[in-house]
Amino acid sequence: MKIYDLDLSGNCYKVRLFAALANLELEIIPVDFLQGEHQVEPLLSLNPLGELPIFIDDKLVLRDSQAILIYLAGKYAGEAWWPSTASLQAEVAQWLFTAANEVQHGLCAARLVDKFAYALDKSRALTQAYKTLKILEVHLNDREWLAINRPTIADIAIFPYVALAAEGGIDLSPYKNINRWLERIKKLDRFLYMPGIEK
Ligand SMILES: N[C@@H](CCC(=O)N[C@@H](CS)C(=O)NCC(=O)O)C(=O)O
Repeated sequence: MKIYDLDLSGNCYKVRLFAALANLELEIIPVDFLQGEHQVEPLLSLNPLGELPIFIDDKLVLRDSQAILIYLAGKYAGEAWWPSTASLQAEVAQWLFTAANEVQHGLCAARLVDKFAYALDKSRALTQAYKTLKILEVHLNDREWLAINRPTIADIAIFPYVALAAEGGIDLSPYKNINRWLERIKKLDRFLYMPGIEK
């Protein structure tokens, strides 16, 4: 199994983090993002969206970090991270979609503006980011994990861009429940750091 990877990408990190936690062997292929290697052949044929991560396992090619988490957990990590019962699976899945939508367009977008000078609407990103943080803070008031009372790929999908919030100019100190949840994730066996996520 391998991913075409960017070390500073939270979406790529999600996949590296889960592979580490689940003790899966993953070949990391660094991509020259600044030179646009992800937007030309041969990578463009693997992901016509011109984005990373791109994941390959034998003949399977996947292009979305949430989809990759589902595949890795479902195929290689058993019930623990991605349950098969419909109601439990849906509870986890709703957070995967939150990662792809609200987190991507809020917390992630704010960081893209501040850290990588992307021409995105920062104030719109911040509005979305604070809305998402409030929802998370309330949700974690009486829970240790985002879904079904145990760590799942829901936590792994949401974690990176929340943990990297400061790089988008967002102060997490008022969010007590979120901070406790971040620490809980960092204490999982085989947890993997990335630049910008501090001990
Ligand atoms: N939905 C995708 C989003 C992937 C994505 O946005 N990747 C960024 C890096 S974090 C990218 O490659 N952007 C292309 C670019 O900015 O040129 C996922 O979750 O994997």
